[in-house]
Amino acid sequence: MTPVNVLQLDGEQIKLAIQKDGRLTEATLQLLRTAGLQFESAKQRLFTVCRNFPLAILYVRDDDIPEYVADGVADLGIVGQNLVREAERPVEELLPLNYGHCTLMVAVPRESHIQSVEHLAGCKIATSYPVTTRQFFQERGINVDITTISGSVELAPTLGVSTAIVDLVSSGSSLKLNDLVPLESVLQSQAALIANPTTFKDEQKSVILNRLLMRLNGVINARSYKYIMMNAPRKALPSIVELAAGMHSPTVLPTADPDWISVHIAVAEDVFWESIEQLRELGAQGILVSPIEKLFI
Ligand code: PRT
Ligand code: ZN
Repeated sequence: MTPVNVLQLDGEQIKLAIQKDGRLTEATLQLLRTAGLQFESAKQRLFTVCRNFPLAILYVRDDDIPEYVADGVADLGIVGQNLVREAERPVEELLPLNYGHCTLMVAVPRESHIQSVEHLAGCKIATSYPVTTRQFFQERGINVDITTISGSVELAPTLGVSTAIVDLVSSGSSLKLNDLVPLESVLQSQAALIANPTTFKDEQKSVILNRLLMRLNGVINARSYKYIMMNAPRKALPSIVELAAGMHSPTVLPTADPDWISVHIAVAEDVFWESIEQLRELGAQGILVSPIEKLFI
């Protein structure tokens, strides 16, 4: 581990550990900056202090983040849920961040005749996630021999090290490249904000944390919704209100035609296209869609 615990930081800040250089780094920096925080990127730094918010950012290896947060070296961390689960340390997950999505997956060589995880009883499994893998097979009552390897897990079956692997998959191209096929998902993961459980108990830290949470929620909610403006028949209003689920009552403005209204609603991104289809069926016209910069629900 990098010895960040020797850092002398001002006691009035809270400390957030993020990945220094990897898959989560760019999205994490972008999230923090969109939340209005001004700070320098990692480069050769171990840490930086925000210019306009009482937060110090520690740049570390992602594997160390659950450890640092559990030990109180950092109050907060942003890391994949896969590593939190594997570390088995007492940290609190505060907020899923909706990036860094991947699946921890059992996979076998295409030419093998194994068609379900039950067929792996007594077999060798190579993984960098031995704890999570052990729990998965134990819960299924399947006895396997787990070999821990730290990199290039996909090569293990070809090298004769194992019959199957348990590894992270996002696009799946790495599995394909190595002639492996997915068998079953062990864990769905995304980046998350985690905290040392004592952070909320410290009055000063909890005030800062709540301010940070409000900002991060504002950014994440904004990414999850689209703002829709339209003209619609007045009689369609009750059905349109239902589409704006989770939000307060939509904005309704009169138009020159008393039977028509102008309506503004925020619609969840994951049902966006279905909502547009329904709005058109309800007779809505001139539907204008715009992204939301920040959204505080
Ligand atoms: O140097 P440091 O220790 O900080 O980083 P690292 O190299 O250990 O981790 P890094 O940067 O590779 O991943 C950081 C986090 O990103 C992981 O802990 C996951 O939470 C998340 N993540 C999301 C992924 C992937 N997607 C992913 N695809 N982590 C790893 N992969 C691997 C995958 O196992 C495969 O080998 O990327 C390769 C390509 O995947 P496919 O499926 O897109 O081909
Ligand atoms: Zn790592």
